[in-house]
Amino acid sequence: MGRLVIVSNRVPVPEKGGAAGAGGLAVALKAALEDRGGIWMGWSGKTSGEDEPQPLSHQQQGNITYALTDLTDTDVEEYYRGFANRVLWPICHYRLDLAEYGRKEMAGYFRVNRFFAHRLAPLIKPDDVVWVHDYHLIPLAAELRAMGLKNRIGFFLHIPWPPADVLFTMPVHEEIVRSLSYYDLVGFQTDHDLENFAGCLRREGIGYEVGQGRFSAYGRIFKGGTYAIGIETAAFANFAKKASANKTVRRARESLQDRSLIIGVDRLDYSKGITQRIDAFERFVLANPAHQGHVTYLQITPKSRSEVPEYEAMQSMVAEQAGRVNGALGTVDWVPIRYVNRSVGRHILAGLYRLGKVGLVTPLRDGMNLVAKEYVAAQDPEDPGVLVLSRFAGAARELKQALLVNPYDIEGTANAIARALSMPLEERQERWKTMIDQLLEHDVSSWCRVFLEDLTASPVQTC
Ligand code: ADQ
Repeated sequence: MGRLVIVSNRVPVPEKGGAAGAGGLAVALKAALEDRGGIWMGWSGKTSGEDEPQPLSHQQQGNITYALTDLTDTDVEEYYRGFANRVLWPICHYRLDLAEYGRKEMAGYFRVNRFFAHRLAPLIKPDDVVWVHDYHLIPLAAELRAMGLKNRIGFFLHIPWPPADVLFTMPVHEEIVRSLSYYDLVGFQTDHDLENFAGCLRREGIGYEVGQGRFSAYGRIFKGGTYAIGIETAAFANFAKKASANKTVRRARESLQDRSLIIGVDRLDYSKGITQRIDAFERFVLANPAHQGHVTYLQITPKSRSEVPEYEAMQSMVAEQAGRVNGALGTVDWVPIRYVNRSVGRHILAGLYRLGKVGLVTPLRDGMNLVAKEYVAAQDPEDPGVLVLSRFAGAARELKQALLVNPYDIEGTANAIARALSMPLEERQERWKTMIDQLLEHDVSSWCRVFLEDLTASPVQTC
């Protein structure tokens, strides 16, 4: 069996002493790398100004090589901030209104992918299997093939794939779709994303399905599949169980003073539906006077991508909104919303989820949403909380026993919060049991294993 080569925009290089703080995805991919030996390559997160970046820096840890490259300021501006995060991210989240097209940024995106390919290709041996992750690196296989690479190359998209009517508003949509045809296996989070992709191929007569999950397009045959990402369910449940002894979790519990906790955890991103969620919480409190003073909504939201204008604008918008609701509804001894802009360790996060009677996960659109799965995994089996989940998150296709809501329907979400808080114990336990069984069976290790098995079994590209 050949080595595994993983490529992603950023690389979670473990701190000395292990990956204790890392999320499930990083842990699972690292385990797969340890198993076969291999390389994890990506951007170091640093820039070299306008100078040509130094050669790749290598860090060897056991049988894994972490290979990192710097990028120039222009690369980061065009490839990362420009095309990846101001075109592909909004388009894939159905936000045509936020996409900012620029020829310079599009060219930069393809240029940096070529640069990645040139840095990576010399490291690859003939029987290595290459696994490319996410929207930053869609053209990477095409660039590697142009350099003569014949290896199996797979791609997994962590975010949604939009319908043709949305994707085709993007000037370079054809190059993006064509780029995917150079992979041997293209993986999506849900059947819905895969259907959207097939629809894009059909719409312009570019390609068609040839059976057994394979597509024919641009003279190539490749496989498409659905691989719903999971979490490290058993380990996360264990963190949550042990977290009651943690000082921060204990202080959080004491500070609630018997109030019911509603918890939301998201990166500060417009796709996560945070403003609609605050509106729904406000509506819930106004419509349910008996709950006034007896609930606390904790929203933990680390800032992200602050250098992208839409994200910067959102920071002040959400802070202002939370402040306004607290001003309008709060009393001298009750602050309805605790809004926190910071990251917390995974053990603490698990403990906070377990304190939550309601997990509010209401993205407007999400590839999967791991927070929904973490919330379920963290619950006390004897007295589980209720997940209120957007039907537009990939996770809703698996977690059907959550209270599914349309996050654009503020009143509907407010009603779901009220229903969650008054749900009888037996119903909570039944719903939770079905969900946790699903998450234990389909965890992140099985996701990783199944993708790699399918990639290894897929026929190699002939062109
Ligand atoms: P994200 O958009 O980042 O991921 P999500 O799936 O929810 O969204 O994952 C976020 C992760 O960050 C979770 O593991 C969560 O615990 C962690 N996190 C969030 N806020 C935190 C905080 N304050 N402190 C500590 N940790 C925090 C993208 C796609 C998703 C897809 C994933 C994985 O957008 O749809 O589920 O990739 O494929």
